[in-house]
Amino acid sequence: MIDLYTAATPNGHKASIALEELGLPYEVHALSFDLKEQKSPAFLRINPNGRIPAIVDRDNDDFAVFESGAILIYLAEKTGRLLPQDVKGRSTVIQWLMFQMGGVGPMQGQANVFFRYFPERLQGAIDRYQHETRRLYEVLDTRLGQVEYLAGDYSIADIATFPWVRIHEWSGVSVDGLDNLQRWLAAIDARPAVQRGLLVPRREEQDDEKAVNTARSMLTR
Ligand SMILES: N[C@@H](CCC(=O)N[C@@H](CS)C(=O)NCC(=O)O)C(=O)O
Repeated sequence: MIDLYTAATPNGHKASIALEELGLPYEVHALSFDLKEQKSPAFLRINPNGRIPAIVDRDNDDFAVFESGAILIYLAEKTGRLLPQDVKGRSTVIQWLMFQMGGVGPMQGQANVFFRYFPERLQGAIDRYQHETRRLYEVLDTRLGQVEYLAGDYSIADIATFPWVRIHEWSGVSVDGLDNLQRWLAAIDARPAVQRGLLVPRREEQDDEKAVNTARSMLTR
């Protein structure tokens, strides 16, 4: 059994989609950002960065993994799926995974911050992050004109990238004219495991009462 510490965000969905695709049993612990549960001392022992997602593998001496890309690699290696074992195939997946972790995620994340949440409207910052995200999407689109999925076959690189690209409208970034990217988005969206992963955490797991109970149980660990 795997404990999944998560919230309804793109990085959280990477982990729940992978767990669903791989058919691994897991228990959801929905953390409340309002209650700052991700900064609690108990959770910081699991993820020193105080962010979601994180997992604890109860079947492997309670081994804890943080950083969504590292979680995807751990789960793929645990099951021998979604990450090829030959050197070149494995490197190709990791290249596109790193492209997401170091590029799409941080740039689109900052686009969200400045477009949606930042108290001042800093147009220069909004433009910078939205344009950079669109540029990265164009790189993805060119790649997806050559191959069906980012690394050829469906892999953890697609699972890392999909939850971000699917919320492009929220980030104020257009996918107009990116036909290959749109084809890829629709194909991944149609996967039943992806649909199940996107429903994690369930609404009732996110309410405050449940969040308080989660915080209490973590404090007693
Ligand atoms: N590089 C990290 C980023 C994780 C991250 O930024 N998580 C966000 C949600 S998508 C979070 O926990 N935010 C709450 C906070 O920053 O306190 C990863 O990929 O796991």
